[in-house]
Amino acid sequence: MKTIFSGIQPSGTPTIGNYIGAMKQFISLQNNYKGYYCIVDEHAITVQQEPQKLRQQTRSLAALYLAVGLDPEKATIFIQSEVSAHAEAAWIIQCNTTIGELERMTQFKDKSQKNGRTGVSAGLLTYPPLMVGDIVLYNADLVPVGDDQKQHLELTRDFVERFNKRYAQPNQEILTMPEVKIAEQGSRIMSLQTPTSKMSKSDSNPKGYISMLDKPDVIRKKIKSAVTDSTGIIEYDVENKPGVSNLLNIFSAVSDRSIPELVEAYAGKGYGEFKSDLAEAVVDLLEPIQIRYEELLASDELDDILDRGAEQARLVANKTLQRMKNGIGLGRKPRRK
Ligand code: ATP
Ligand code: LTN
Repeated sequence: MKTIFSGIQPSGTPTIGNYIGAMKQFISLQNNYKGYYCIVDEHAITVQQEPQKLRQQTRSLAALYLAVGLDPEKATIFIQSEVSAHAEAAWIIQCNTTIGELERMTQFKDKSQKNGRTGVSAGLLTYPPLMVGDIVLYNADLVPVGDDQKQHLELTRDFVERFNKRYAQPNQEILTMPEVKIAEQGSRIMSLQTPTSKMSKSDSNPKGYISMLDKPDVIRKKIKSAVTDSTGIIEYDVENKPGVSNLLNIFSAVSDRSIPELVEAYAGKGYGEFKSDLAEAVVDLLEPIQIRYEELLASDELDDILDRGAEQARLVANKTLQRMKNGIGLGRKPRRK
């Protein structure tokens, strides 16, 4: 069985963008792959977080992983900071990555432009090596992510090639080469208020996103006030009608109806009816997830699953880390793990 790794930051409550671009793929792949699904709290601290809130969001995200249908009997679900190999591997990876490569990352450029280079943490620049570590430690073959993470995956692939070339014996690879897996549809869900920018859980305007824990009335209101255009025609045209196209993408992903099917069904109908049907489809998706989420948060089950997950993850991650150390020449002598 091939292996999957993916992670989400507990930097807020996940949005339906995170669900459609990432989580939905986790579920559809879990029967055919060995999966590692991580709550990447060490990534979240690249921007300052309030300690109590970070803890609460970490637990909440773990409960959501389960509530959407990840099965702990099939997949390993764990918290990044509970497996110390991640931070150790990140150091080794940073020392084999150039500043030039990191400064080229769009996510870094965007975030550092917004806040000014001197005002952001060094971790924001060295964040991709931590992500590379996540992926290589579990020998992942496949990494399901949204479109915005493609560049980080390219960096990961470059790193794996370089590391094996520098430190592995001929025909004996230390690290596995991963492939990126982008959702066929909905790999980039846009903000409801600014449909030319990505829907983001750290958006300062909550009207821009639908959080997975938004109550039905909030969802209805947010969709009603989503920015569209004045033509009143429901068609898919990202360039000229980014708002409506984004809503079509969301509708299609939450209802499993294709975009042409939806366009046909709403021909001649107004935005009002379209939006209210979309809102009901989102509510129908999220309501059962929210009920299961509340049950999980109130039970002991969640902590048991996360304890077991961390234990299983440590076994695999420590082995890979030791192979990396052996290759590089760290420590007095190579060790077997
Ligand atoms: P933030 O919005 O706080 O910067 P984020 O949501 O972009 O964070 P993560 O929480 O780490 O970052 O993202 C987890 C996964 O969700 C990644 O695979 C990412 O590509 C995907 N994702 C995030 N936003 C979207 C979106 N708007 N559309 C589709 N996929 C998304
Ligand atoms: N960088 C990603 C989150 C992330 C991730 C990973 C995704 C951290 N480590 C490993 C896939 C695999 C983000 O910001 N969306």
